[in-house]
Amino acid sequence: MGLFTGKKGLVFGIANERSIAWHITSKLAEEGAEIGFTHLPDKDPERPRNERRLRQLVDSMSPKLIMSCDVQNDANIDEVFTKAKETYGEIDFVLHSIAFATLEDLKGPVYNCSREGFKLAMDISCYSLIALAKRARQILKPGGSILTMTYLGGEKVIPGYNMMGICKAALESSTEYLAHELGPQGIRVNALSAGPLKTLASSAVGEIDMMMKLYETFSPLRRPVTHDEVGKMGMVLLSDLASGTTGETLHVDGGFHIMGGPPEDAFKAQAK
Ligand code: 0WD
Repeated sequence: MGLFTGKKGLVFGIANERSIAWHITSKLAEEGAEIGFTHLPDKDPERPRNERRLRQLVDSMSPKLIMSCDVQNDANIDEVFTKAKETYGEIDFVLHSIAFATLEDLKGPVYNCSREGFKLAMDISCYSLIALAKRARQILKPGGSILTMTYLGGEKVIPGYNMMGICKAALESSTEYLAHELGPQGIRVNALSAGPLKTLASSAVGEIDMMMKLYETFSPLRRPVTHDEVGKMGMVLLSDLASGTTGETLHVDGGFHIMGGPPEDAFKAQAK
C-alpha cells in the first residue's frame, strides 16, 4: 500500500516533462494517488499543444479530470473546482506549480518594471495560490494539504531573478497567512523552495548554467539538486508524513540557503 493509496488531488502547472509539477506527480502516482490535471489554455484550439504535452505524460494514469485553466480567470478556476467536486467529491491535496513574468520584467532592473508587468506577474505567480486555496478549502478533507513552489530569490536578492523574487516573497507570505487561516480546518499549506532546475520557466530567468555552477561551488552538498529530489520532497509535503508541518518554506537546495559566505574550497578551485 502506498502513502497516497485512496487519496485524490489536483495538480496545476505541468508544461512538459521537465516541469517540477511533473516530477512531483510521478512520485505521487508511484504512491498510489489519483490525480486530476490542468494545463495552460491553448491559443489555437486546432493545435492544442499544451493539452497534448500534458496528455502524453499523464494518459497512462487514466486521469478522470484534465482541463485547461488560466489562473487569471476566476470563472475558469471555478469550473475546475466544480468539475473536481463532481468527479472526486472531496480531495486530499492541491499542487500549485505556476509562475509567470514577462521577459522584460525578469531581466530587470526592478525599478523599470511597469505597473502592468507587476500586476501580471503577481496575479499569475502569487494571487493564483490564494484563488486556488479559496476554492480548494471547500473540497479538501481535514488532513488535506496545499503545496506551492518557490525560490530563494523571495528571501534574498538573487541578481537576475528580479520581479519574480518579489512575487516569491509575496507567495511565501501568502503561504503563511493561508496556513494560519486553513489550519483550524485541518488543512496544511506549505512552500517548497527548490534549487535551480532546468525547465521552461527557468530558461526564461536566464543564466541557469551559471546558477548550477554556483550551487556546485557554494552549497554544502557541492552540487545542484535534481528534479527527482524536488519531486520526492514535494510528495512528502503533500503526504501525511508531513502532518505536523504547515506555513513552512522548506528548502531542497543542497543547503545553499544557509551559506553567508563562500566555502574555503571555492577559492582553491578559483586559484587552480
Ligand atoms: O529552477 C526552477 N525551475 C525553479 C522553479 C526553482 C524554484 C522554484 N521554481 C518554481 C517556479 O517559479 C514555478 O512557481 O516552480 C514552479 C514551476 O516551475 P517550473 O516547473 O520550473 O516551470 P514550467 O515547467 O514552465 O511550469 C510553470 C507553468 C507554466 O509553464 P509555461 O512555461 O508554459 O509558462 O506555470 C503554468 C504553465 O503551465 N502557468 C499557468 N497556469 C495557469 N494559468 C499560467 C496561467 N496564467 N501561467 C503559467
